[in-house]
Amino acid sequence: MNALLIYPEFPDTFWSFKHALKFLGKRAAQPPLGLMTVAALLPRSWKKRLVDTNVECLRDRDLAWADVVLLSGMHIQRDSLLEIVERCQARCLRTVVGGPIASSLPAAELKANHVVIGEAESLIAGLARDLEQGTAKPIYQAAERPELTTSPLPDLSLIKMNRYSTMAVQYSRGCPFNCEFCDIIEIYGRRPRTKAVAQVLAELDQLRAAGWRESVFIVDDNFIGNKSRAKDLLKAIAEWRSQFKTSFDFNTEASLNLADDPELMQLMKDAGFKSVFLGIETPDESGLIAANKLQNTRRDMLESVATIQSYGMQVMGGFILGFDTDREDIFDRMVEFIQKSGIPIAMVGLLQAMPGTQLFRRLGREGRIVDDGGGNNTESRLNFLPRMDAARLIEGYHSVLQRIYSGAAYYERVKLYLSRTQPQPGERWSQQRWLTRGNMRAFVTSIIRQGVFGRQRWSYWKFLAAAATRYRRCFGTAMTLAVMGYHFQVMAQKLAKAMDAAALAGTLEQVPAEKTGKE
Ligand code: B12
Ligand code: SF4
Repeated sequence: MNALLIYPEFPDTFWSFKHALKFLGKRAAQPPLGLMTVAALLPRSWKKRLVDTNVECLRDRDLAWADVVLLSGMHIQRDSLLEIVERCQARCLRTVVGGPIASSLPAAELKANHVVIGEAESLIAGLARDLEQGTAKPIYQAAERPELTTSPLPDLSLIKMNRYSTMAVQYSRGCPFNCEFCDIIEIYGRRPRTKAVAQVLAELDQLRAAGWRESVFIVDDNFIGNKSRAKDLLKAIAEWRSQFKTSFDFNTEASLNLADDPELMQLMKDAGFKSVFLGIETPDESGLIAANKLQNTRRDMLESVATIQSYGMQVMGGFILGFDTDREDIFDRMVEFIQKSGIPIAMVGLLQAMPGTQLFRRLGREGRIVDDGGGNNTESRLNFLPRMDAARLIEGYHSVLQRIYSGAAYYERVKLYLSRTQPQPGERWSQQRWLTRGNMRAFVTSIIRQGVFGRQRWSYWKFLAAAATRYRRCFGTAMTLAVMGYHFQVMAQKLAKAMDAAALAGTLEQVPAEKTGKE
């Protein structure tokens, strides 16, 4: 069998990093690890090709080569996925769809011949056999979630590695917490399942052997879901790294209670972790309680963030507007919190009720669901009836983005973060790795685009001067963040234009009148 694995295109969103990636000569942030894992699970005798449409075109001759097409994706990739499925069907080519989208949407909506719901480790052998014999069923779903010790070494040979800015490695799936809006726990469960340390080291060896020397994202739902296992892994990674003169930096996602464990933070620092994404959600404690995000309550969240930053890790934060508890002052409070946090990359989104979540079920019971959402919570639309006036909420969301991504506000946060994290005199500088050819290219492009033609060039030059003097010990990080800021500034401007157009057209509210009861 010739199996063609296809990853649909992402729209241009806050999360795509597209505008910053161009500076680095990269086309996407990460490769499709789900498909690389599926490829490794397929029979060895099958021939495999992978096309990630985020970094390359899907050619007719790829489709002509294939006996079966396997697609993966998130909800947000639906439009591109459906287009590809249609293209395959026009050629009478069999399609199988899996990945998170298959858990979010009804199988019929995906239009594929076969849909695989959930994780694939235990069922791919049966699916492959059925495909070979022409007896494949419309839907496959594993009875239980697999142990990750059964997950294979992802097939790295199928991707064009240099087109990505980061490589992905997964250590665990699932998260022990129980946030109401979260679909992670619905898809991957609340018991963190981990790979063996040796499996992760084998993945790192594979990346090294393929010549990768840049950063690696540990794509766990919550890297510290099982703290004691995370510590074992970190010790092993630190030892593994010590064999080499140059090695990877790591980034990951975790919960805020990381700040409560100095040993864990120190181990992360020792293992080369440079950033961590935290779901902070809202500075309003009543919102956190209502959303059942209890791990963020009964603490000074700003202090927790500063503690993590003091271990040399950049904190990226996820924030949500639109909780039932949000009042008119939430927008100002959100901006104030973000500015004081020293979190340069603050991903602020509108609450979205993802199908399958506790939130979706509750709002359904309350008659407040409008549709299944599009998987993108950074555009000006809501898929439920909020407590606050919908137009006011969207307008407030927009104002938060404009304020936090103005040049001055953004660079202020970067400077606050750098002041908390830059190496102390006497500590070793980690400058050399930044001076790669790719980064030099990004630096020059940044000077031209942001410093010469950029709308915010005045704040850019002020920041550059500070980076070259006060923060020279972490100049590389400062420049990387300047480039990242460009993406968010472009996206905030795009959103502003879309908002103006929507306001002019009177479609800002995006909630059908029959649902709101308004004329
Ligand atoms: C890394 C990551 C990213 C990376 C991109 C990774 C990439 N190239 O795809 C970044 C940081 C850019 C990102 C962004 C976003 N992400 Co994201 N991301 C992840 C994360 C943490 C890991 C993905 C991964 O590599 N997993 C490892 C692989 C092995 O797991 P897997 O893909 O599930 O694959 C298994 C099965 O699903 C199955 N399978 C998968 N595909 C297929 C295909 C076939 C044919 C078969 C048979 C089986 C199969 O087999 C695999 C092995 O069991 C996941 C969470 C998670 N646990 O997966 C969220 C997740 C996928 N992201 C999510 C979301 C919502 C987003 C954003 C939309 C965020 C936002 N609010 O805007 C953006 C979208 C990007 C954009 N441009 O706008 C959601 C998707 C929810 C959904 N139902 O669609 C997830 C599940 C997390 C969550 N709930 O918040 N993300
Ligand atoms: S901490 Fe994050 S991953 Fe865990 S349940 Fe809450 S939102 Fe989901």
